[in-house]
Amino acid sequence: MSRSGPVTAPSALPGEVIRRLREAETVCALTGAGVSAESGIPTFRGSEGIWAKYDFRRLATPEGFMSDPCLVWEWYQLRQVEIAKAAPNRAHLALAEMEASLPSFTLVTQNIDGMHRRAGNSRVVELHGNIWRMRCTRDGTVSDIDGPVRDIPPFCACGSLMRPDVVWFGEQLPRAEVERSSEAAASCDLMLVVGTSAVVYPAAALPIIAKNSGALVVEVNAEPTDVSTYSDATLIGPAGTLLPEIWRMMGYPERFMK
Ligand code: BV8
Repeated sequence: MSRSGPVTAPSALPGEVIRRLREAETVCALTGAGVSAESGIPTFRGSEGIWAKYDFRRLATPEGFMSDPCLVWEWYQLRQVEIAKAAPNRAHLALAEMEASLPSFTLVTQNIDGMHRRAGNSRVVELHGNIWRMRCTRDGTVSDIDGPVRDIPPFCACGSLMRPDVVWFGEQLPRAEVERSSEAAASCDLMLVVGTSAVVYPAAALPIIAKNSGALVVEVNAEPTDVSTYSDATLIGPAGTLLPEIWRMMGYPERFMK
């Protein structure tokens, strides 16, 4: 299939891409921080990104946590307060409609903000964990939390330090989630890659797995990324605008009326 350069509207996509979008039945979506940007939740990279302000070694590594658990918990508490004030945006809502309508839909996210579940998705593969869970550093017992932590740092009933239940740099991703996401990428006929800079592995390998397995790979991002060099289509613009447009291009709602 001829590859077009980045476009800003689905109507500008090549006919073959539009045809395959309309026929897609087994869909996998990979999301990153950009899908939550229009909800007011900061992304990581770029001039206004989190990593431009904070040192990831001190805040998002096990070594950083062990050297200053209070600093790390203050950072996660700050993010919990921001996320609690945010609401799902039109990109999140379009992905929830896809789960409700498509024969097979798997949502894989790198985000820890829990926004996909708040938007209505229930089958979410959280590769990097969830900011609304914490776990005991001694035995791994996980606790759900329904709001920003009050005591910093929190301790387990057993007396051990609690940590955020997220995956930091240098830590293995949870095996079950890696397997589910790889299987979904290898078996889908459409992979949507939404709002990720695709620099963090192994998540960034998923669109390549999908591409090599014959899926149509469609990227939505505010700017080109490494995925743009091999995607079948890259749409440049806000996910909150483009994802609902792509969903309509896929035939929603008429195609899915019971
Ligand atoms: C691991 C903590 C084994 C949770 C995060 C090769 C293979 C395997 C591993 C590595 C490798 N090379 C290096 C590694 C190690 C490392 C890695 O990938 N480093 C990178 C930086 C080179 N990977 C790991 O350590 C992983 N573990 O592989 O274990 C191992 C270990 C060591 C060595 C080898 C193997 C663990 C990775 C998880 C790290 N945890 N965060 C938290 O607090 O959130 S990563 C952090 O980046 C976030 O979790 C985030 O999910 C992730 C990815 O970022 P994005 O989501 O893409 O966000 P970003 O800001 O970058 O981009 C946003 C995009 O949105 C931009 O493109 C922007 O243009 C776009 N956008 C903005 N607004 C909009 C928009 N798009 C659309 N609409 C908009 N409105």
